[in-house]
Formats: sequence, structure tokens, C-alpha cells
Amino acid sequence: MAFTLPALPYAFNALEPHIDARTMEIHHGKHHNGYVTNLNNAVAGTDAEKLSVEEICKNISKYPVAVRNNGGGHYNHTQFWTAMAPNAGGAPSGKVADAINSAFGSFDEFKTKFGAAAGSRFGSGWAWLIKDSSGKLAITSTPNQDNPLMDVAEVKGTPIVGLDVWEHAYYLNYQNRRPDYVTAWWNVVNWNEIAKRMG
Ligand code: MN3
Repeated sequence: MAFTLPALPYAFNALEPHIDARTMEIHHGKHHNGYVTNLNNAVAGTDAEKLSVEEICKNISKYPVAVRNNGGGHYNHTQFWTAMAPNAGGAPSGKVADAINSAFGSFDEFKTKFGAAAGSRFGSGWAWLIKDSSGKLAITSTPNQDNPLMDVAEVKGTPIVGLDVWEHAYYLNYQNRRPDYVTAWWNVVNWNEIAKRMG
């Protein structure tokens, strides 16, 4: 089974003005596509060919670095696209709001802490909202294309949503202003999808 690039569930320009069409086109069509191609090359002829990308991530320490980088890249971007939607954003409601308020005090406090994790990740990486092994929500960040599913992650858990803070995710529109990109991203967060992931 070869890994495949999932289609974007909306048009390249659907997230404008928060995320521009050219960034989405390059990010999905070149960056994510590259991770998929390189992952397929890295697992070709090995047992990992038969596994899901989640299963690979959970035992990532057993694999070469090309599988870690590209398997992580494939998993991370797949969850990223569907965590965004046009006409989305705002504040969560129902059980998502309850879980966030209970873990972080308030939605604003959650946004502040998540933004701090995104802003303080040096170089390339991801900020994450995760559910830890006890079912509690937590915020963490990972370098490069690592993610909290990986057995090598400093803080492990089930990803609920990850925000890409690689420069390729925002540089065309925001240049070095990562905090502005993070602020804009809240306008496209797909809380319906996040509610599904929280189970
Ligand atoms: Mn990316």
C-alpha cells in the first residue's frame, strides 16, 4: 500500500485572507506531496509498507530518519488540512469548550498558551493540543516533523490538533511574523473537526 496525498477539502483560496492561496498551493502540492513521495521511497520493500502512518509514528525509533521526517510530515499535514475550514474559527462550543475551560481555565488562556508554544518553538516544528494517557488536554510542541504520537516525543499523547510553524506555512504572506500567522490561524480553525477528534 502506497501512501497518497489527500485532496484538500476546500479550494486553495478558501482560507483567505488568513492563509493565502499561493501558500496553500505550494504547501499542499509541493511540501506535503514531497513528504508522501519520500515516505513511499523510504518504506519501499520494507514491512512498514503495510502499516498505517499512525502505526509507523508510534514506533518511529525503529525506523531510519527518512521515515521519521517524511512519515511525520505526512501525518502532520494530513491532520492540519482538515483542522482548518473556510467560514470557521470563532470559539468552540459544547464539550470542546468544556474540555478547554477545564484544562486551561478559559478559551483565551488556552489561546495564549498555545500561541506561546507556537511562538517559542525554535526553528521549524509544530504546536500541538493533545490528549495525554489519562485523557487530559495538554499543549506541547515538537521539532521538525516529529509529533506527539512518536515514541521519541518529549511529551507524548494523542494529537487533537497541530499547527504548522515551519516558515513554509506562512512566509509568503507573513514573512518573519510568526505571531501574526498564529493569530490569523484562529480564524480558520475547524472546531467541528476538532470535536470529532476529541471523541
Ligand atoms: Mn508544512
